Amino acid sequence: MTEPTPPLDRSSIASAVAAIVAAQPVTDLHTHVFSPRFGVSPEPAGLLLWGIDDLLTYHYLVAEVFRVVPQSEVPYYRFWSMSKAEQADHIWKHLFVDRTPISESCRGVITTLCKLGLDPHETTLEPYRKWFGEQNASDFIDTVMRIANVDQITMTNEVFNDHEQHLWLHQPDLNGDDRFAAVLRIDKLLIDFPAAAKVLRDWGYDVRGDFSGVTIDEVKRFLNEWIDRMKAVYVATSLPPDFMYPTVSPHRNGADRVIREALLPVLAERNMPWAMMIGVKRGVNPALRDAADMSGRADITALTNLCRQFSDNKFMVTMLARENQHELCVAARKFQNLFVFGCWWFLNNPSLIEETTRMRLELLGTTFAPQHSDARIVDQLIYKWDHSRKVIAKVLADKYGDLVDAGYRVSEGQIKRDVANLLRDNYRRLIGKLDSATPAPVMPEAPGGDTGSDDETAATS
Ligand code: HDL
Ligand code: ZN
Repeated sequence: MTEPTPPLDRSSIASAVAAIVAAQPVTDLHTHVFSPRFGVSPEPAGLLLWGIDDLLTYHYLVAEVFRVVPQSEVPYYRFWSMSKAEQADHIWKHLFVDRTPISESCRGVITTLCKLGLDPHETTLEPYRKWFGEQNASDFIDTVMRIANVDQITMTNEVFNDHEQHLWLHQPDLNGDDRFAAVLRIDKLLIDFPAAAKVLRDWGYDVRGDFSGVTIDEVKRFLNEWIDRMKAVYVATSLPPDFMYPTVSPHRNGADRVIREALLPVLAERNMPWAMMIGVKRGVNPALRDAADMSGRADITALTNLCRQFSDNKFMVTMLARENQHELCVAARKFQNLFVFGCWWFLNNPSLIEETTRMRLELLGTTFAPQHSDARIVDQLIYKWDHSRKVIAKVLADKYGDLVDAGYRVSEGQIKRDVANLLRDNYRRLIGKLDSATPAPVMPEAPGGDTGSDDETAATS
């Protein structure tokens, strides 16, 4: 138990919270960043994306550049026929030179460049290309994690992606980089079981689309073998807005049986959460490729049915529609096996992070994970966490202020404990990786050089 620290007065809460949130290492629980062992961009098929050309060709920015450059000038096919460098030049010119980079994705690039010590006002990308050309990818990951104060990057490992599946079967020690944790992502198994069954059969699992024979046992064998191969910390799926459990329409009963008879029994046995990312409508504008998807309101009934029926399982859930956020909080009040996380994708903007985090603190206390980065390019950890920390700190300061106004004394030690839970330990506890050596936050230098109170972070809430 840490020594109690003196209570804070109302006027110093905001600065104390900001410093504590900035100093707290984050375990980033969902990203699309890969360790260098998966190949390094611009190597062909290098999955680790980094540097200015990857940063600027992020699909969020691709969607935004198509809003400012008319089809008559640059049709989709013309953009996609450009090289990555030409696409990046195009995006830099239209979104950062000819217009003000005021959107969240544009501002993110500015934040990242500045925190790397680069001037964001260049009119061409050559100075940035030169600087990145002088960096080493693996050392750059260390630099980014230090600046972003991220202690581990959780990957998304899509087992039904041919290239990635091949890597896992042939590249030794793929998960040997401790800066990264692997996640088994299995969308196809639930979205299109007959198609998944064919793939699994090719891989040597005796799985039939009609569930005949030993299909269920073989799906369980597939899940166990791949969780072990990846040393996965959880299993994840994204799901469409119309996801329902149990389903009424026969064409979807594949998902029901996989969930009920294979996935949840395997996860319960391992005490491992199922991460459900609900509400994505894939491919609404296919011409945008990775940027083609959008959000849709889902029916929370599916989730409450699952939490109630499978009380031994842990459900780690984020939803994509703003309209689903309040009922997701209410559902989490009903089921202690429902863990809410992140402001996902189109919610990862300051205005919606603020609204959502405030609602979650008011309804769930500190029993959730307010954010993940969803970064695809490792550099993005810098801005996604800088921007999110500022909003989370602002909301937390308001709530601690409300508590002090109600007559309660709040100490730095309590705030450190709460922030450690929110940004790291709630998630690590959920996946059974709450190491005892929870690193104490590195407090930024206070004016006059002292580093503020030296009490350890209380790791448990
Ligand atoms: O399905 C997902 O995990 C989403 O996060 C998609 O990857 C999406 O394209 C994305 O990158 N969102 O931030
Ligand atoms: Zn994602």
